[in-house]
Amino acid sequence: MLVNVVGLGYIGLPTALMLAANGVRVVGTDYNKELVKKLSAGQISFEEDHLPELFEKALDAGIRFTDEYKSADFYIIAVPTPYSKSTRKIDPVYVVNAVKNVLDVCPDGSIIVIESTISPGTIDKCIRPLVGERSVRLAHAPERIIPGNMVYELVHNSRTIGTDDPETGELVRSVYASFCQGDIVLTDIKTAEMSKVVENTFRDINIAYANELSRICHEAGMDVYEVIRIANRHPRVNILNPGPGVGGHCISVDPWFLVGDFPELTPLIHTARTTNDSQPEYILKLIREIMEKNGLKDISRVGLYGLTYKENVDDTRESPTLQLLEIMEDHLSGGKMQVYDPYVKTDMVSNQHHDLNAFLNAVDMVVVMVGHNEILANADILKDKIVFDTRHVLIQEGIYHL
Ligand code: SAJ
Repeated sequence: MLVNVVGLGYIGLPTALMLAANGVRVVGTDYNKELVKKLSAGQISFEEDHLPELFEKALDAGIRFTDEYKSADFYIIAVPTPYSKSTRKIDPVYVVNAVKNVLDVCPDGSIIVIESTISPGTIDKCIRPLVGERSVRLAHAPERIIPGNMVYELVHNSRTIGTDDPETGELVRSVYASFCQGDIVLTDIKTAEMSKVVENTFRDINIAYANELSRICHEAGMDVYEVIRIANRHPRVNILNPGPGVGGHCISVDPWFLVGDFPELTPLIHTARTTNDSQPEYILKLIREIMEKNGLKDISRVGLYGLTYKENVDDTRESPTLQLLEIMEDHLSGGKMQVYDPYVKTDMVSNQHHDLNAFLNAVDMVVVMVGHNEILANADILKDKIVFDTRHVLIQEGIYHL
C-alpha cells in the first residue's frame, strides 16, 4: 500500500514521517517546491522536539517528497483551513484544491482522509460534490497533536475517525494503528468534524475565563494565580492559565467556524473569542500602567520577549505579540518597542533583535510574552530590569504579573 500525504506543514510532515518510520510506504506532496527541495536534501523544515530523529528514521525507511500528486491507495490531506475574517466561516479553498488534485490521479477504490480541521458539514458541502459518482471513499480523521509535544502525542493520543461506513472506518483505523497506540474511535464524518472543532472551542472558552478572571483580580487587587491554584484543588474544576492572548492556527481560528455557521446560537463562543482577541490590547494597557508606576516614558526602551504564539515552538501564526504590535500601529502611539525571540531567525517586525544581550542592552523593561526555556534558564539576567511576566513563568521577587 502507498500513502500520499498532501501538505507537509506542521501536521502533514510529522504524520508522514511517523507512518514511514513505522513501515508504511509514504510519499509526501507539497506545492511549495522550496520545501520539497529542502526535505529531499534531508533538512527538516521546522523546530519540534524529537522531529529530527523521526525524520532520520523516515528517510532510512525510504520516504520521498515531491510537488506532484501521486497515484496511491490512501491519501491524507493536511493543508491549512483559514476562516474568512468578514463572514467568520471556513475558507475551504486549500482543502478543495488538494482534493481536486488528488481526484485527478487517484485510482478507483482509494481512500481520501481529510486531517485538516474543518467546520461541521464541510465534507458534505464542499468535498462530496467534487467526488460525484467516482468510487472513492472519504474520511475525516482530525489531527489532535499539540505543537511542542507532537511526536509523543501522535503516538499516544486517542484519535477520531469519521467515515460513511464501518468497513472504511476499519481500513482507515488499520493505517493509523501502524503508529497510534491511543484509542481509535470510529464515528460518522459530520460528528468527527464537529467533535474536533468543539475540542478547540472548549479550550478557547476555558482560557477566556482565565483571562477574564485575571482582569477581575487585577481590579480587585488580588493574585489570579493563587485564586486559580486554589479553585483547581476542587475535584471538578480545571481552570487554564491567563496569558497575553490566544495564538496559533487552531484555537484562535476554529471557534469562529461555529460562530460563522450558527451566529444566533453562539453568544458564549463569540464572547470567549472576543475576550481572548482583546487580551493583547489589555496587556498593552498594563504595560502603560507599569511604565507610569516606574517613571518610564520612552516606549522604545520596552522590550517584548517572544514572538511565537507559545513556548518552545517557532510558529508565529496569530501570535499575541504580533497582535499587540499591530494594535500599537493602529494607535499610532509613536515609538516602537524592541522585540526578540530565539526561535525567530528572520526579520518579521521592526526593532527585532537576534541576540538576547543586544536586546537586553536596548531596554529598561522586559515583557515576557512567551515562556521559552531560554528565558527560564537565564532568568537572572533580567535582575536589573523592570519585568512584566504575562506567562507567570518567572519566580523572582518584584516581577509584575497579570
Ligand atoms: N494558552 C493560554 N493559556 C493556557 C493555554 C494556552 O493563554 O492555559 C494560549 C497559548 O499560549 C497559545 C494558545 O493559547 O497562544 C493556544 O495554545 P495551546 O497550547 O492551547 O494549543 P495549540 O493551538 O498549540 O493546539 C491546540 C490543541 N487543542 C487542544 O488542546 C484542545 C491541540 O491538541 C490541537 O491538535 C491543535 O490545537 C490543533 O491543531 O487543532
